[in-house]
Amino acid sequence: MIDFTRWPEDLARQYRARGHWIGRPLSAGVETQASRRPDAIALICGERHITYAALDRAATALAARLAGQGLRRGDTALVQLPNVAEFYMVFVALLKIGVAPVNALYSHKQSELSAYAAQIAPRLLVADRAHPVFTDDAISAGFPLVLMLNAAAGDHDLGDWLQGDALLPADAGPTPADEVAFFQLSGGSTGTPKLIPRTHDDYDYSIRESARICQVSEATRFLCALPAPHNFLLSSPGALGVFHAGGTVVMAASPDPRLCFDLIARHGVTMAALVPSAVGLWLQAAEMRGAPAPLDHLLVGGASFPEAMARQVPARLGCRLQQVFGMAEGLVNYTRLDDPDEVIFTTQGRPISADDEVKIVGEDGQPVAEGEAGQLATRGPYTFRGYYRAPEQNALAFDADGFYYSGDLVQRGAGGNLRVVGRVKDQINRGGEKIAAEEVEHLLMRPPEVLAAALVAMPDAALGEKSCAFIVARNPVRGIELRRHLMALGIADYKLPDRFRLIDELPLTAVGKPDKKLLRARMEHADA
Ligand code: OOB
Repeated sequence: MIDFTRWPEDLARQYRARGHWIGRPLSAGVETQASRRPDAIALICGERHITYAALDRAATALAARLAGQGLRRGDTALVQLPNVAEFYMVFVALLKIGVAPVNALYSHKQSELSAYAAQIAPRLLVADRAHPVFTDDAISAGFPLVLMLNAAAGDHDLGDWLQGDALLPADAGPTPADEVAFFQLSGGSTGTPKLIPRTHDDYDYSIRESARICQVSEATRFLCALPAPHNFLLSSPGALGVFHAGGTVVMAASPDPRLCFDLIARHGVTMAALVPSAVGLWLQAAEMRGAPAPLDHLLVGGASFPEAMARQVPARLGCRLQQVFGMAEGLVNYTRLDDPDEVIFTTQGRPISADDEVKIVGEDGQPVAEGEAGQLATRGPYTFRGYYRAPEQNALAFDADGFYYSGDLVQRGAGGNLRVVGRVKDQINRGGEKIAAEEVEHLLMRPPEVLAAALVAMPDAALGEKSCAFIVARNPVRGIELRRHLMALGIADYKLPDRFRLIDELPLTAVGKPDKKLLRARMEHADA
């Protein structure tokens, strides 16, 4: 089995006794629907309408074949697929045989993929032949077993693996529910991307409760227009919440309103989930084309959502708004659908569970006075207890009582609703895509002529934030060369600095770290 940081036994017992952890594998949501309502539509992807029976059959066929190749409980896989139905078929298949995947984002490249592979030593790679990283075989050569989707050519070998009626061998099956089901990706603030072990028990609880809080039902048609592996789209309530309730997931390649408004009309989409920057695009499009009927419920989260924009949602998009403040590490907060407007428009909601413990602490580590801003620390029945194989990072991210410090500055108002007011982690939130400053800085400093680098956020009207790299170099170096250098190292495009600034030296804080506050201030000054 995969070694990970478990919850202390007394808390685990409590979470079971209260019915949070029910000992069910994550694949059970789809399996239950497949036996109860086999002909209901689980997925719409392009022209394909896939029933629960077909989804479960494809997943079982793949699971049986992978088991036939010797994959078993406790093995791991690296998966990188675009927003296509196969993503869920593969995920459910791996859950059925206890193989824990890292589901990388499609925007990830060599740098991220090799960092994940180095951490989990996967026995299987599932990827897309059309992705720039996999157009040659160099990267995939190191994996014992490789399955390639090749949708463009219409002959995906992955497709063959999803066919047939093979049965699982008797010794293959899911891991026990209190073991790792898969690894979620951390937005991170450190040099290497971190992995978050999620168990069946903890993730399933967050999914069941999210589906209830978001009123997901068999009638729900959910638009998945952001990366499918992201925690928001997978479990808050996400596709797994929709499968749990027996609704339908409609897949979109991007949140572009030209694409999405058509899908909403064509397939009767009732619910969608967006980051704030995409809401901006939808609001503009609605002005020209009218509200995207029959959409009735929009979830917004992942980055700071300006109140003025939130207030426009019901009138201009013709739907109810639900704000979500969540994290791949666990804790998810929602405004409730029957909350007063003031709560829905001005807060990011309250935790899923009465057993989510949230403390808000000041710089001295002590809880702040009620209503004051401070750092969010949390533990609970679906908040992880440690990054995978990262003892040093864990020593910083957790306190002695097992509370996880998310790096967000929040305020708690009436009714326990939280408002996200800032951040202390060294991260840039570029339209909901998280960039760990240190990761990019390390790569920027690889060429010997770069002496120092500091990546900071700059405000952006469309994305909320963009990134600016301050560079100290031995010789004059141009931004475009640094950009090319980063691209050659193979990092996701969203991590490429939007702007480069050459400076003579980095201002330092009293403890000798780059003074990013000052750099941000300088930038605003220079722009004024
Ligand atoms: C979601 O998950 P991650 O892991 O990509 O990012 C988590 C971080 C939070 O710590 C916070 O800094 C930021 O994203 N964030 C928000 C926010 N929701 C997330 N900041 C301000 N307002 C919000 N509403 O982003 C995520 C996971 C599950 C559901 C929704 C979002």
